[in-house]
Amino acid sequence: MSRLVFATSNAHKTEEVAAILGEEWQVEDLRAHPGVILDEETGDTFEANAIIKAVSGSRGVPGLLVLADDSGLEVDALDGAPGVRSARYAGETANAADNRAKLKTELAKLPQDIRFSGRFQCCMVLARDGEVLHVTSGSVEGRLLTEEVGAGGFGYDALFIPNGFTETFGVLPAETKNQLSHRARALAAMKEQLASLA
Ligand code: ITT
Repeated sequence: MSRLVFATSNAHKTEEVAAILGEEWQVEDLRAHPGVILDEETGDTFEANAIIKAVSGSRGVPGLLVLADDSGLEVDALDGAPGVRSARYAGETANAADNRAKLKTELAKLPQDIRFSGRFQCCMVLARDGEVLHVTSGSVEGRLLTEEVGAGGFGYDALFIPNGFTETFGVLPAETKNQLSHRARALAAMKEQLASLA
């Protein structure tokens, strides 16, 4: 089993990454490394913020491989919002329920006959000792509902139906989400690099 430090405070992300990588990897997030403080996410892009998290995280755990994920939801009718601000859409101290409420409010202002197309985006960065080793990205296209359906997943999952399906990520089994999500795709693109460093 190889160790991988996942530089996140979002336990839902960790659960997904651990499930996708499988038993060959021991995935430890910041709960196991409470002394590691990540730099502020000041970037304008998912990639810039993922680099900030991976590089600053890796400086706190010398010699270990560190992965970071910056992700979010883009809604075409909202010019790509919430985008890189997905975690803070309703304000700096907003939680996921606040952010979903804000998204529903914004969607309700739009003409209801348009199809709310959008996508989840994820950028993953692998780093060690402050140095970026590899960068990948993944996305999943879908459409947004104006009411939440399902209690599974996290963040905006209950509002998002991936293309090719009729249920939201809040209803679909975790196994299904983990086969086609933005995170799964970014991680799939990272797998060869990870295997070579394991
Ligand atoms: P870390 O920075 O500690 O990793 P975070 O949750 O703040 O955790 P981000 O800055 O990358 O992570 O923000 C991502 C936000 O985008 C997240 O809080 C959700 O609101 C949303 N999001 C990302 N991936 C998602 C997914 O798979 N399902 C639902 N919402 C997601």
